[in-house]
Amino acid sequence: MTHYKSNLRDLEFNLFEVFRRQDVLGTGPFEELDEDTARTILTEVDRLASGVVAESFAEADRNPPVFDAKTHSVAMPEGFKRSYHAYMDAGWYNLDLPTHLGGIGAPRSLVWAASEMVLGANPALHMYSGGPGFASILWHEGNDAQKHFAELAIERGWGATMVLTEPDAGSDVGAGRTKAVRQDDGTWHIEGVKRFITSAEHDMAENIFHLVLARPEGAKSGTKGLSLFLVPKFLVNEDDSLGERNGAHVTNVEHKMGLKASTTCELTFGADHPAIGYLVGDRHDGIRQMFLVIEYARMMVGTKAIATLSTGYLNALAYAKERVQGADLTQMTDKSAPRVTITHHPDVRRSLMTQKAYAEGLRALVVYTASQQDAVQIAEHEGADHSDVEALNDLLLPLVKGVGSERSYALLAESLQTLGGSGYLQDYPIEQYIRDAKIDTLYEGTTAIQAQDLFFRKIVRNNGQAFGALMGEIKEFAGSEAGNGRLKEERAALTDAVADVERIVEVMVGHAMASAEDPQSLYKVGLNSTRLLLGLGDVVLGWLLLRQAEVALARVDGAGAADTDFYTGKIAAARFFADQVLPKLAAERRIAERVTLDIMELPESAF
Ligand code: ST9
Ligand code: FAD
Repeated sequence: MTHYKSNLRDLEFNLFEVFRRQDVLGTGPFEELDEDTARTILTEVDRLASGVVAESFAEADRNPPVFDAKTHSVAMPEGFKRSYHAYMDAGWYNLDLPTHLGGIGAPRSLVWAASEMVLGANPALHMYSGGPGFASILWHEGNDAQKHFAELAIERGWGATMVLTEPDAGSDVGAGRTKAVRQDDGTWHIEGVKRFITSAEHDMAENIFHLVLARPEGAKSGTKGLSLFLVPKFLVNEDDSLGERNGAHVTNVEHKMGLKASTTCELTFGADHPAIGYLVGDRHDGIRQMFLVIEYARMMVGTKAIATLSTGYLNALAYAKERVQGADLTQMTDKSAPRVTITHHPDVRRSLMTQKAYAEGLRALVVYTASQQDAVQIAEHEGADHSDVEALNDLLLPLVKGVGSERSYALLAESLQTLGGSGYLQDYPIEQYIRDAKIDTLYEGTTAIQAQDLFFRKIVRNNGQAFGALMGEIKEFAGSEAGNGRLKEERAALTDAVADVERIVEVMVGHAMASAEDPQSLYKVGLNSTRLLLGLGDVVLGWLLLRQAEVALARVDGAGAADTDFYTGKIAAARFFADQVLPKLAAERRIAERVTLDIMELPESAF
């Protein structure tokens, strides 16, 4: 048995009972894939993830990759390599590749459901396996030669990286100084140092290609002056054989708090000999092109965090069912009362249910968001307009990434707490989960960046259309009679929470508009933006949990024993969330309404 505890039942519940993915499977772009096949794929990925993929999770943490500065190379732990090759050999990285690139072209809902299990079992492995996905974006954006390169990369399992960050350009990507110098033969020489680059060196693939943001000489400042370059580790000869070693070398690998199996590299371009780059698609459009990767990676990071919370919760639950400690609270004065398992203690139940509600609510958020991506795939296939569904997906992405990572990290502390002192030991996986999951609030845009993205780009710039449509849908649900009137109070709590979050947005829009006259008013928006991110997240989770409860209520009567427990748990989680989490939005609203500039006016020295 490995550390990883998947929740295939809940994934299938979301896919087939709540979001009815069988209605799109077997049709349109997914004609070749029916529900049975989808279920078989999930079972197979679960088997791999819980088995060989998870096997090296702890080992690679204790014996991380070894960097050799002389040769600029990295030796990966043997166990990790075994897991990686077993996963790649099984071919499931193919799931979301388009069919014309040899992939399955599955709906994104199925892709992310399968990915959850790999990310929960061994997140670093999922990242190393991203090469074919990167290649498909290169194929989409590239010129003919780059399309051919992308096909080779998929065929030969090359690794890939996304290269934005520099020592002085983290959140502020536009501050990047890495430069690109055009050569007479049409290629470019890249010069500069990038840092924190995931998977930039390892010994699991014959080649690695970097997608690098660099500034052509003379180009304007900021993100819009950046272009995207393909910079392979090894150049490729005319006959497709590997050629010369390119001048892009890993010059350091960081020592980190967690996720140690994932190499985080300093990548130096053009120090000793030129780093040859090829302008992607022969056009200077770097930040837009890179955001095609970033959007995917943000979804990945959120799903990784949520997957980790889920296995954290299930490990905590298993422990709590076995651990005997103390007497039942009602017998606390009877010193000879029988000792009970800790699941009998109210505080443990409160904690377990908080973990369950968030883990399952966040999973629903991933599958719901991915279902919007299915709709985009379908519309693209039909040549139909998909701006509305695209905007909804855009609105949900900072929630998946920002809310998913923040809530998961915080609640993994609850999972550890459930094990008492044992949770602190490396005998159990939770301390590693916490260390490995912290990165999720940081990379692919910190939480502050997600919060600003949500408000300025996804709400204000979209004129509130996607936000308004989503709130409208939630209000309609909350006001309906579905659930046989058995979720009345919970629906009322949801109605109140929607009003609270709408008011927070209204307050923020007011401050944003006032900034035209009084620029400092914008600080008030910044002071509330993470509040909005997390608050909107809770509203959407509350809604999705209640939707799940509605389905469960309709199915629980007459269900078999296992399903009865499953559905009963669903209803309980939704009720718990509505009773115990949603009312907190009223306090957040009051805080948002009363925001002042006090802390902005405070001298730095007073902090
Ligand atoms: C990192 C890696 O942290 C972590 C681990 C990765 C591991 C590998 C993962 C494997 C994934 C596999 C991927 C394969 C793919 C598979 C495919 C499968 C088929 N949405 O607001 P402005 C664009 S990497 C879309 O003025 P500023 C847009 O073009 C490091 N586009 O920004 C816009 O122009 P326009 C991650 C967006 O003030 C332009 O940017 N680092 C969005 O100049 C300018 O926008 C970060 O994430 C968006 N949401 O710059 C940086 N936003 O407006 C975080 C912007 O005309 N910092 N664009 O449309 C930020 O995001 C900043 O807000 C900023 C600000 C840099 C964008
Ligand atoms: P800073 O931008 O300096 O932020 C510091 C703090 O200030 C944060 O709390 C941030 O939220 C806050 N802050 C900054 N600006 C603002 C603002 N405008 N408003 C409000 N708050 C703000 N990058 C890549 O290009 N490719 C990779 O593969 C990659 N992998 C990574 C792997 C790891 C393990 C790590 C640690 C990083 C990785 N990164 C990668 C870089 C990562 O994306 C950046 O670390 C991240 O974008 C934050 O940048 P920074 O670390 O410079 O922090």
